[in-house]
Amino acid sequence: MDRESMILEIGRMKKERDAVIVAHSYQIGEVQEIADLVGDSFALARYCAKSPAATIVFCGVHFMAESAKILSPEKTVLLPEIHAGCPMADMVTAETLQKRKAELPGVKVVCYINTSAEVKAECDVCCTSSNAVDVIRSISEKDILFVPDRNLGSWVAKQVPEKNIILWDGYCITHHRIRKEEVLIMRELHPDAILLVHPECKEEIVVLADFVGSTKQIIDYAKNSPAEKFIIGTEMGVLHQLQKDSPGKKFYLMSPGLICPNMKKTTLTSVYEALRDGKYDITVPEDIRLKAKVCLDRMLVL
Ligand code: CIZ
Ligand code: SF4
Repeated sequence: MDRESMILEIGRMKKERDAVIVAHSYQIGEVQEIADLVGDSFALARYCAKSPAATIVFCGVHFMAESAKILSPEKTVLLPEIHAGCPMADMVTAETLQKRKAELPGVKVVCYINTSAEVKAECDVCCTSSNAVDVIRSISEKDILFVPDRNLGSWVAKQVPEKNIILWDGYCITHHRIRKEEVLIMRELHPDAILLVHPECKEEIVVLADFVGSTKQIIDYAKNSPAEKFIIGTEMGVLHQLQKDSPGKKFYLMSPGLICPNMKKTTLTSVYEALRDGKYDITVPEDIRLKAKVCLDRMLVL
């Protein structure tokens, strides 16, 4: 089937199944283009919860589809590529977390949204890279275990020095591999560009940035800035939205390594097959879902 027919067929099956398609900002451009909403994991999960559609096709990675299912148990949530996981989310499991919690009695546990439903069920409150500082500040206890991203955790810790943040040894394989030398070379090549960096990068990278923020914050910053040139320190998928928002501006990827292989698994064909075959139906056991929902809801209240 050619590309145009596939897009038409996706549109037809969407109606037939009463479905919406959502895509994370790290998805390939073609997939972003057929989505009803493009955004970060939490914005997408919330959109899915509000949508009257019966089926959600979630173009992203596993924990994102799970988050949507936690908030919308009555809907069918389809993840087009079942092997699209998040290695960072896999760096903490319910078992390893239970063990650590036993060593730290009374400590509050904050999890990054990049965690499985089972892990969320073990945590007090969830956060995203947009609101991590506010979530940590809102907790009255001093000692907080933050899982799983040690880079985001140490970036937050710097801004909330009154808290004792205990880090977990997890990281994003994509953001973590960026080396300082690469960034310095980009700075030299584009001395008049503004450097926007995601807090999943290592501290030695984050300290070089002009602005540190989530995908949404980076996209908003570039759109609203009077500057003309930007070095982008997050996964390359955001370039699609950046260029769409500001066709006259120049965006340079901070490193060619900023490609998340899991985010790139989903293609037009996988979306087409997801709708055609109703796959892959993401489920969360009800006891886990209810506990994980409390963790997500606490973030919503804040
Ligand atoms: O929450 C998300 O979507 C992720 C993984 C990153 C971000 O900064 O939005
Ligand atoms: Fe996970 Fe990093 Fe890929 Fe995001 S970019 S899905 S954190 S591995």
